[in-house]
Amino acid sequence: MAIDTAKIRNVGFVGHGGVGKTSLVEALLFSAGAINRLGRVEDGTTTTDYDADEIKRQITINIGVAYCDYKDHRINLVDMPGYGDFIAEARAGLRAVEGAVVVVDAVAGVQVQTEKVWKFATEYELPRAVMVNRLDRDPADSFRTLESMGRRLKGRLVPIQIPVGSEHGFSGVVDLVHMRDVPAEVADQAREYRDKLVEAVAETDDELLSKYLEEGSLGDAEVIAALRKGIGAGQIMPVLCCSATKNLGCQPLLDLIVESFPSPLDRGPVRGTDLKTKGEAERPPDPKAPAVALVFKTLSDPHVGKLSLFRVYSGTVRSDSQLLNSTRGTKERIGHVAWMQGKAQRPIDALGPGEIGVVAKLKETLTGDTLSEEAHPFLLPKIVFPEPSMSFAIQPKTRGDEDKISTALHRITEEDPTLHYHYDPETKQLLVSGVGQMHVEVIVERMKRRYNVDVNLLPPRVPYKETVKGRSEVQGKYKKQTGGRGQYGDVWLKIEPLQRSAGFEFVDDIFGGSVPRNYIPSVEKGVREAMKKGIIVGYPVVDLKVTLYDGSYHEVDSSDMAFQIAGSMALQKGFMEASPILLEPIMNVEVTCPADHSGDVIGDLNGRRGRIVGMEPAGETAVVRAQAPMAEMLHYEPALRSMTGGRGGYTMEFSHYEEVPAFLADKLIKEAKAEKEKAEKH
Ligand SMILES: Nc1nc2c(ncn2[C@@H]2O[C@H](COP(=O)(O)OP(=O)(O)OP(=O)(O)O)[C@@H](O)[C@H]2O)c(=O)[nH]1
Ligand SMILES: [Mg+2]
Repeated sequence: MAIDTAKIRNVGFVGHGGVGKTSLVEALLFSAGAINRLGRVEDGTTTTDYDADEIKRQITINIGVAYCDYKDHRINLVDMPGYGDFIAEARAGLRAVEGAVVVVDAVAGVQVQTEKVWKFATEYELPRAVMVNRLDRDPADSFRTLESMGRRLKGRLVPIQIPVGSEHGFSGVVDLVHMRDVPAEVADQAREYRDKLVEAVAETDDELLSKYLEEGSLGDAEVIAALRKGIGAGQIMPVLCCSATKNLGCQPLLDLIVESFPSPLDRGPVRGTDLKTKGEAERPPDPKAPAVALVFKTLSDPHVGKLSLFRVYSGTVRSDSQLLNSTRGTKERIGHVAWMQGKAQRPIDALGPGEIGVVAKLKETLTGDTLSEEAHPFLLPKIVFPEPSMSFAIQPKTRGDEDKISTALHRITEEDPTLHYHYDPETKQLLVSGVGQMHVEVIVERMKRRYNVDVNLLPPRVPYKETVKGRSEVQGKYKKQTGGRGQYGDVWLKIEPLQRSAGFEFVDDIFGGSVPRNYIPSVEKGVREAMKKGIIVGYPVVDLKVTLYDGSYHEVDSSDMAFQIAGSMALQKGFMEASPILLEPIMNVEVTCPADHSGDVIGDLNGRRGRIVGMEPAGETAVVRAQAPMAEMLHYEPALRSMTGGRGGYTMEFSHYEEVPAFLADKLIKEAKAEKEKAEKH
């Protein structure tokens, strides 16, 4: 029997890295009696951080799902990573829930990733609550944190609890909704905040507001009902406080979730595309409707293989059935479906609307795919993942491991859509691209542990290019007379620069047949090949106009091959005579950091040949925008981390190519020559 949809609450836990999301989920599971021992992140014993990568680093890397039954309701808890490199998971995981709990550290307040997940939740119009955690820490102050939140998070934040005692003396919370057992020491404060709460809920409804203005107060039942409505509509974002590791003040969150968070029924039908009519359509959270589910995470289990975590929106997903992967148009056999309790699975016959479950061994299904019924094909909106911004070359430690490496990378990209890899023919390297350095390092460790391949992570190679600044006119003549039939090709080329990123242009300017028509494509081919190989150091040549304007031929000895060689020779010579230069990629960089570190960040970017293009102080956080050469930004992450005490974050994307300054170009050319000689000796 599937669970009654009205009694399901799906809640996502998001926030900045290390604020206590996993610890809070653990405390909630424990408070509800779903687990009988409170695990600790430090001991690697929490329910949702069970993966070896997570235990080693003591951070969440993958979405973890667990559930508890509380006051006759099923609560599914989706624990998500908070570190910048893995924050895309939070965006995917929030698709599976009706409500979010944004966890904020009582000492640090709102941080870079807090703002990011807040935006994700706003984008999905998700009702949310804020949990101020680590109230036992020194110098935690939930009221000051509240102020910083009010400034930086958009929405009506309303405390529904106040703490009793603080730091080491933190002993619990006062529930402002029910106002039971209020300790004398905080009675005045409790009154004050209760009034603010009542005022806030009254403002969500005109009728309630006039009643409040007339009578000066509202009854508990009215407050609870209005709170529920206000949260569901996103008009109110209640703020709670707790210490997750001490399990103080956590249980009231369970009550809030059951009483005031929306159920999948409240959220209503899901929108998507009906693949039969090709039009936009809706599917209701009804167990009898055709099934529609979204795979929001793919995991790989060392024993069972691929695991697909999915959320049912409509209809019922049954064990031993068949569904259509409507994203790919392929059929998938659904073996056993199960609920997830961290790494443990609880097999079940069927999952109804609103439920979150897992199924093993789907053949072609990846993260973000929709499963639906073949007779009623339906497609949910895709999950958008960020493009990777850091590329590293990897190299096998053992020769001949290349195949194992590609198999491992293929499997890992199935789990992690933010990882890309490709073989770069320009640099002859296998490049792995991820969101940041930590991301790529975790991947390398995973390759070793799970797939038994050991690789070296090389510093990434910058994709330099070559071009010219000047013009030249040159002859390329290829002539060979060795017995029998000889070889003869002769061309005159004009070489000129083109605008940046204009690519390549070949102009045929032959009059009077000095080069016969049929050989002209061969000349162009020779030119293109020489450009691909590179001339100064071996980087591809770009932004070049080549005009073929004269030449000569031989009745017998001329051939395609001879003209191709002549073209290539002319280009190589002419290129070097037209003031050749190297080009380097310039990146757009956006750094977010605490305002008092912005001076250091700007100074450091200047030292990296960066140009500051904008700066926005936003209260305690500053946003610095700059353009800087990729070559200088390869190891930016650890530098930024140490400059800002781990509180800075940045994004980076390719902007355009620019000339490498002469003093650096000389150095690059020398290095490349030395490397080439070394390679030739081997
Ligand atoms: N003093 C104190 N420490 C806490 C509390 N909650 C969590 N911690 C500690 O903070 C650290 C991070 O806790 P996690 O629960 O892993 O935080 P998280 O938000 O899940 O971290 P990520 O998932 O990596 O973003 C751990 O060392 C916890 O023991 C708390 O209420 N008080
Ligand atoms: Mg965590």
